[in-house]
Amino acid sequence: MTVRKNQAKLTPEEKRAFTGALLELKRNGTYDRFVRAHNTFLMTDSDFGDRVGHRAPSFLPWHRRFLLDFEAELQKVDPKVSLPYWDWTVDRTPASSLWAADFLGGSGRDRDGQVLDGPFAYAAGKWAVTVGVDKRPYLVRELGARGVQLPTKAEVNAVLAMPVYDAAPWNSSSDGFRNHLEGWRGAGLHNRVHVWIGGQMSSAASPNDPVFWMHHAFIDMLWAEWQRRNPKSAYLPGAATPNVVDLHRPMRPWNNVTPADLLDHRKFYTFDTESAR
Ligand code: CU1
Ligand code: CU1
Repeated sequence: MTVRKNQAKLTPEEKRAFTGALLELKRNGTYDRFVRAHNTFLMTDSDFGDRVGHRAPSFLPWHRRFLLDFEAELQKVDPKVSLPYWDWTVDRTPASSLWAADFLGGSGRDRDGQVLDGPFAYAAGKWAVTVGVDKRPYLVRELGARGVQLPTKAEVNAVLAMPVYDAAPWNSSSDGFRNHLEGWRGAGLHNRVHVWIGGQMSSAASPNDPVFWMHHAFIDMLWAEWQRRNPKSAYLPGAATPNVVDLHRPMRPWNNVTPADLLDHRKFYTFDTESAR
């Protein structure tokens, strides 16, 4: 059974295994398939039309399944690897070990935001950005440069206390747990982390930056924590809602996957904070 660990607790060997598997997926073309898929969905998800990956109730199950598919690819390269999660309420500055040269590398240089250190630096020759909203071939980060702070524990707890999963109109204006966690309303949790990092992370092609997976692994963990704290709350909508994915309806691009299939993460993995069953 896969155990997802806090990135801050990974050993040097585990960090090397994770970044090594990422570089191999980049080399063999798998990585950019995921970037392209995410880009396509984010560009077509719309508040007033079909929406599945974003601004929609299925934001959480969609990304859970997207991460599961990606983690399976990582494990084809190295069966020991799992997706680490980044708790940005704790590791909340550009000086965090996450951004060191032995892991993801740090912020970009002032002139053009280009990341210059770590395994994903353009000059190292293994991480050319090919799917994106502009022509820059290098990874860009501007950590904390846009005047926003990473969300705090108190902000997260306030959202985890919201008992209703989602509500009409089921988009970026909804008042409920999903939309506050996604960050279109309130403190802006998930979206604000993308903005804090900047560069490709604040674009539709955000998975170009490997931190995407660790950010979403933590969002995924917060969903599980919300379920634990609100055991009587269910995924909504239950049925017959235009433009969004009901509990038992299939979720694009997968054929046979519904939100209901993804509600219990323990079918697939556990977190290092949970005891094994
Ligand atoms: Cu996304
Ligand atoms: Cu995201």
